[in-house]
Amino acid sequence: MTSPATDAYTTRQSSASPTPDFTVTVTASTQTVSTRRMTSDSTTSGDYSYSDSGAGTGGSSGGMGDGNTGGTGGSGNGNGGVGGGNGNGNGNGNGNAGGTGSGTHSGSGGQSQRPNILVFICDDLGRADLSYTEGNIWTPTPHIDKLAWDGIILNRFYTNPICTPTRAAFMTGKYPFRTGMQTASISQGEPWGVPLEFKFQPQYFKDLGYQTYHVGKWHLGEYTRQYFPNARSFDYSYGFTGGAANWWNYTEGWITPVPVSGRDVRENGKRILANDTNNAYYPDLINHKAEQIIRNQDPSKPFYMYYATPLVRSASNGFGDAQASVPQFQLRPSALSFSEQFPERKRQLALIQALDDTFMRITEAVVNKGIANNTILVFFADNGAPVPKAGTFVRGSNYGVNWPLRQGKGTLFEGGTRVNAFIWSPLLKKRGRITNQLFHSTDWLPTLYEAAGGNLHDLAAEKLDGFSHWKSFQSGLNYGPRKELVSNIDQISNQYAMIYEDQYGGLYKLLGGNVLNNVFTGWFAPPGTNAEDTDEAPNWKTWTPISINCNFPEGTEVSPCVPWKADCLFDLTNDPCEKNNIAESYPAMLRLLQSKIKAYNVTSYPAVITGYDPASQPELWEGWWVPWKDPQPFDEGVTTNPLIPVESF
Ligand SMILES: [Ca+2]
Repeated sequence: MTSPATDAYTTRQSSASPTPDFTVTVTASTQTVSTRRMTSDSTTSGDYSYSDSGAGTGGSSGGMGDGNTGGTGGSGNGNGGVGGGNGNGNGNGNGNAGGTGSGTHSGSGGQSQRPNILVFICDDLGRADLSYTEGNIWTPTPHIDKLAWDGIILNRFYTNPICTPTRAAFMTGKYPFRTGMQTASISQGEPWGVPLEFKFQPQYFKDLGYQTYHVGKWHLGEYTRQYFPNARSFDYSYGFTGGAANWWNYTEGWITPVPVSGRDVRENGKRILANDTNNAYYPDLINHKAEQIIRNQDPSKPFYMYYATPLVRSASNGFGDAQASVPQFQLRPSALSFSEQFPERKRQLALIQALDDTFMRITEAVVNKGIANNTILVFFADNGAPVPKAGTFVRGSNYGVNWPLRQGKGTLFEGGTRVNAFIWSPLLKKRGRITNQLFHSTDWLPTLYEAAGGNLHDLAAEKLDGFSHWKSFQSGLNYGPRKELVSNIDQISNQYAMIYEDQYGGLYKLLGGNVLNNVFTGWFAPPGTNAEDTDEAPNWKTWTPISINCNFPEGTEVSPCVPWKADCLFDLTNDPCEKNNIAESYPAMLRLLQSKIKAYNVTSYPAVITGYDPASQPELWEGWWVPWKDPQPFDEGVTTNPLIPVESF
């Protein structure tokens, strides 16, 4: 590969600065905000301004107006100030023109613009693999930590244990067992997806006047174009339709029933040809695209972006290849110094560094655009990390760490379903705090809809399973509207769990059915640390305010749980690591939750999973995965190289 675009990319990769060369010049006051951390007892409201003065500071190269008087030039994004609620003027100046824009900010109480929504979803991120959680010294994630501590950390955030169901729950606001998505993730060549009768989240925001963007992974259906992101309410889409791609040639593979592999990268549903992506590192490729979108956004219109990074998917890419990262991350001290004895874990540490960089770049794009004051960012993982003893795990793959939570991806134990999440926005009145309120991935839809100024009554007809936590977030109180959640009910593989909060605030969890292949139900300690070997390894973590304290010896079962033989019950409040099965000693609670699960099960939508269709084989489609059941499976392709500086377009 010697095309000019490849050379340009290589040069940029090797430069000292990771900042793309088309990034706008940042004013000094903007830089200030990017390193600012709020104190945990902040009670001010809406005062996240870029400078202490109220004067606008429109820059000569795309700076922003800000403060109470609005900017003159640049994309002014003034804030109503303390107590000013949503007084949020919007300058319409053209940032690139330099100093000639006319800010139209009207100050406190002025015409408010709906907040931008930026959803950042990680793939297979272990709960202990961010430094804001367990303080793991091997996985420093300073950029993620910064906004986590400055926002509201959701310490009891739950998802489904695998990709497709969680993403479906997020998009529809409904439990996967109510949309037929409860059983599996979609493999390439399988003709199924989230049934078209279910409305996706971006449509709600389009109804409120938003422009909607999808970048990165999809994994919600691909066999006809009706299941592609554009058909499901995204104005623009760039990424891959499946679950896990090779990060240099954009192929995805599947092993069963026959090993097949094909290319999968699309813009607005059209193939992006090989000479256009030049084998750039996939996480970088989509970073560039997201940065372009944010940079080019018309500041007078709110946007909703679903940014689904392929990071840090720790298992193989589905075709047996373990995910690896590029040298700039492999050579970070945290990865470099890790023992060669554990190459899979060492690779994973590099991926986590790449994740933190990705997050930094996306958030900097928002800050550089001058819209951070009016943006809501949510961060969460789609499921826990897979652990090597899980039975279906491919040896040689990377792995993440959920320790000391039990088990991991693919199981309904806490390691598979209790994952990292936070919300950050200057629009949050009480932030810089942690909440233990139960929060499920279905809750984002109504929560963000209300945050955007939508009327919750408009959602009533949709019969969502999600609850809006927006009022709770704004109240500063540590409890929310949700008192129970269903982790999943999967009738085909026989797997179910739910969590219930009793009248005293205690959390109880029922768990039953199979655990993958029923070969391992325990805890997986991070290798190379003293969580596994107390004699030689260094301390693997420092404590943070949300580190998990098991209350029992880590990694040791107190009272056995064999869920395929009998339902288990855990007191999650006092036993977050699920070490002590109390099913026998709390029969009334056990019966209550069993009756609840039965009642939920009656409302299930039959699973829509369908097996592999050989007609999808990439060999039949010039080496591509295509929407093979669509009237027009093949398209002419598109040229959309995001590695060329945006000024060239
Ligand atoms: Ca996942």
